[in-house]
Amino acid sequence: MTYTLYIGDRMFSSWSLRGWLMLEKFSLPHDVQLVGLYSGTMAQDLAPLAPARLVPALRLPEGTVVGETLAMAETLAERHPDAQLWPEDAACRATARWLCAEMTSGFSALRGDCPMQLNHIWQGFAPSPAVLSDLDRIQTLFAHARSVSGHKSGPLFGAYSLADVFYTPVAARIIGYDLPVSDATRAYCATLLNDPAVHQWQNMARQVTYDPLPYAQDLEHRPWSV
Ligand SMILES: N[C@@H](CCC(=O)N[C@@H](CS)C(=O)NCC(=O)O)C(=O)O
Repeated sequence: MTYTLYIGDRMFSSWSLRGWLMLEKFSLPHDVQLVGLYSGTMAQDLAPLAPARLVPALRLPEGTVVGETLAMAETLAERHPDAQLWPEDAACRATARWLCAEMTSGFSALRGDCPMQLNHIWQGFAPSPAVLSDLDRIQTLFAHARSVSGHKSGPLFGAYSLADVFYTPVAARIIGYDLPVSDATRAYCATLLNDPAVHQWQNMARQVTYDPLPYAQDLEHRPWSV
């Protein structure tokens, strides 16, 4: 019973990271197939999975293809109730679903201005008012999640859940662009990004060289550290 996850890239594809974490962190057996997100072969590589057209895409062991990361999350949670992808507590579970849905449909300024990259920390990035507004909203949601769960630090709902999966690339943007957030948010970002699975993904990402580097900024940078 092995899932096949089709991903685009480890250094830059935030959705690919989400798809992988929801398998890896909950010990669901999986293989990974790389799709040519930047090499021009993406449509051809994904043709056998049509009508899936973005990464990640998931093939279930029996062959069904699932596109869209939130649909993959719900499918895996339904198929593996004992793995507790969603929080056990009903109020926490509803809130976790809200956070994941809002992440999927929101924060367009942060996503547009600060593409995920796990390579280094940009120095001197000046966030626009719209990015600052997204950061404010994200921190409001984190505070709400913690008020529902009662967990002041660590994963939002106590045990690691899909909410943490969905916000790991958000944390990577906050750290990778040195964005202004509260100490509590920075500590949560460190929890997410210092996870051994994320380090493993980041180490694999660093095996690839890029020329030119996608999403380059005209800024200095320093080594990644959280
Ligand atoms: N709504 C999709 C978004 C997936 C997505 O945008 N993936 C990007 C890579 S991070 C992609 O495939 N981009 C290629 C393209 O837009 O052609 C999901 O939740 O999975």
